[in-house]
Amino acid sequence: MSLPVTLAAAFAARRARLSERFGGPALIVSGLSRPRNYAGNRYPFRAESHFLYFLGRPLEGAALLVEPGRAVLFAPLPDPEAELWGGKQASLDDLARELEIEVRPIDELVASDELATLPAQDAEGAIWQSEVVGREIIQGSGVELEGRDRELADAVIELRLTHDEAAIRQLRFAAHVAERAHRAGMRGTRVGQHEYEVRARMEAAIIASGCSCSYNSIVTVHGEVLHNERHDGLLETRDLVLADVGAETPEGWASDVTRVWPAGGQFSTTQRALYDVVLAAQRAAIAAVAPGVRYLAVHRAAGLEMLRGLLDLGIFRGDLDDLYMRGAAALFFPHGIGHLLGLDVHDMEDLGDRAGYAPGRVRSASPGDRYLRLDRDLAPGMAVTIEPGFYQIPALLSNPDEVGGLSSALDRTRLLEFNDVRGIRIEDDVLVTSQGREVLTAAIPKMTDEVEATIRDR
Ligand SMILES: [Mn+2]
Repeated sequence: MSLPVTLAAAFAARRARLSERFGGPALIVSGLSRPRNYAGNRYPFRAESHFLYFLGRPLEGAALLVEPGRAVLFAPLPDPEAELWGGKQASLDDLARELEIEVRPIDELVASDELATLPAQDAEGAIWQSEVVGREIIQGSGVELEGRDRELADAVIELRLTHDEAAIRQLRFAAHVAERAHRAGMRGTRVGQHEYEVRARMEAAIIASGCSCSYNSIVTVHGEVLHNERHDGLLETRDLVLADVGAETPEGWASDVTRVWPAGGQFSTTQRALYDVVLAAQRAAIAAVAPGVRYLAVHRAAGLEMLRGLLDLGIFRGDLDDLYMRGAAALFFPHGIGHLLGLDVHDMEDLGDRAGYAPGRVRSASPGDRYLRLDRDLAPGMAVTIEPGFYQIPALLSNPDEVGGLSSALDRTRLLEFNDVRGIRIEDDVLVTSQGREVLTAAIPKMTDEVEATIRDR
């Protein structure tokens, strides 16, 4: 499978769909690169996802004007000083020919109160965008939007929620590259290596595929630290390696995958038992994915199945439904079952719960549901992740406020027998289809014997 390239016509079709849904002029900006430690040492430029969605090309400091019947790209003129360091830049004529769109110098863009736009994500970008649009643009994810800006955000959300054929090709490739990365990570894992050596093999596979990482990789023997970004730990025989690593295609589309494998090559009996509980919960959730199904129901299907498994193992005692209602699943699975996936790894999280939650729905305060990033009715073309986990998190398990009324139902002596499991999460990328679902990351080893065979395959 080689890198898919989206044709100019597909972007033109997306821009046309936007102007059907949003009548007035809309300005979609690409943004600026961000400084790492000082102004001259910058992170690689990554254009705003909305800009990539409608144009596909990461042009720094550019803005796309979309209005009924017309789209114009406003781009910076090639700068001789920048060309000294950065090489030849595309002329506006080059861009017009390659992108099949009218291109004007960005200085010719006339600011107007009519121009709707989307929020900026960092302070420097907000200042630049305010200058371009001619009014103050607020910075931040999920800021409260008003008037025309809000209408534009809703139109863009409606478009980006369901993926067209070109987008699905990108997501498939990102999933395929994640398979290469996870196989590379499993293969050759040995006790005595550092976490960063496993990470290096995984990210090497992503870079060697012409892609980049879609988020900061998590590769750790401390899976119970949900967003652990340290990689200096040493792999020991009894450790499980948790790797949450995804790829981003050059056009910006993401995969997001988590696998867990034994550092020593073989799951212990207790690790296998809990792994299979998480796997059963994940399968129950995947099976629930279908058009018209509320994502909250998918989340709850996973939690219930996980709790059923924990009851079977004797970690909990009591009645399944009663315990679920009392938040027992959330004691070990405190996060949501997943999120939207697309150009962003948490797709459109820059627009806050406006994207993830259907109109009229708000986040629940209950322990099991409060971190759920998505609660919409699923529709064909949506892509979501399904990622239940089991974690022994000291901050939860030793906190009387969290365990509270569940302490008599929790068998801590039995739980102690599973102390070689700190954190397990299994995450796949799932496309909603008219028939049900398709797991885009299905080729990545997931059954325990398949995972062990991949580690052995050196
Ligand atoms: Mn995820």
